[in-house]
Amino acid sequence: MLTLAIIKPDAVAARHTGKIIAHLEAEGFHIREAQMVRLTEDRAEAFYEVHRERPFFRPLVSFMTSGPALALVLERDEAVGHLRKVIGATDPAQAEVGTIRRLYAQSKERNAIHASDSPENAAREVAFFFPSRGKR
Ligand code: 3AN
Repeated sequence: MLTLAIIKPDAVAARHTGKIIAHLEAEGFHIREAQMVRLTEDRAEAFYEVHRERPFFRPLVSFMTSGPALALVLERDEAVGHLRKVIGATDPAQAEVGTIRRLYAQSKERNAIHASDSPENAAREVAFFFPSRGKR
């Protein structure tokens, strides 16, 4: 099973990319695709379309376009559910000890990593960044 992760601009800027990838591999994920991306405003808005009416939408788009990020397609059994567990809660202060967000995130918004939250969204998000992989 595949899922999508994005190492967000805060974690890339802080040079936490390598440690986060090592953490993911230690959790049994295989990296199937990887690409540094600089999201445009249009692309970030499309990616977070479901959050358009939320109060944090504009700041979220602004943060996600603020610098390079790393898009990853990860494979493992129970990939979607396991990755959600490994990243921890949206708010790093609420995230369990040892999770990626608890280790590397600064706030609810600057929270180091994105992970697809359902198999349906994983398929959509993999195709969003890696169209050829999505259609396979
Ligand atoms: P998650 O990333 O844990 O799935 P979502 O899908 O609810 O969380 O929210 C998407 C992104 O929106 C989060 N990763 C975070 O960057 C941002 N976000 C969510 N809730 C808030 C909030 N209350 N304040 C600021 N940013 C938020």
